[in-house]
Amino acid sequence: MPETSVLYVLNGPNLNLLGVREPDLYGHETLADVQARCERAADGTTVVFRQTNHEGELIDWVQEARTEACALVLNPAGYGHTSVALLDALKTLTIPIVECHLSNPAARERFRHRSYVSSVAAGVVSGFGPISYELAVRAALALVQERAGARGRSV
Ligand code: CA2
Repeated sequence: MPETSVLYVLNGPNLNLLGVREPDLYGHETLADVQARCERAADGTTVVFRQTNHEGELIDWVQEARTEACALVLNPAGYGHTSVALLDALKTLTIPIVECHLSNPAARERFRHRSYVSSVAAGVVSGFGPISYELAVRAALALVQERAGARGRSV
């Protein structure tokens, strides 16, 4: 695992519209509000928080996280349901990956029930709106601590 205490929180397409469009579905908070929640939940751990509408850029950031991050919280948005390329990039990581969704995709249309990301995630937090991100950050950092503890015990 990289010797770093930087947590990556990456967001996929259209999440820049959070709080601006479809508030009935995704709520009134903006992505900047969600970022502030993540930083509070990280409690001193540096958070790299980014959003992109481009699959290749998201994959570049996942590859960057491989060497720069201690854990990854990922809301892949629509790409979670479609992108084998994103899955291939995620498979190269050894850090904990926590999949995160504002809504609960399992309770929505059938095409949202499949997630390529879930197969490589340590866990999934979904359905709690912006609170999903707080829970995902806490889970990711708890996993980092637990792994560090396990490494300490094995030497
Ligand atoms: O619930 C989630 O977080 C999702 O990842 C959101 C994705 C959707 O495709 C997934 O099934 C579940 C959609 C993100 C679109 O975000 C918008 C936000 C505000 C207004 C319009 C779109």
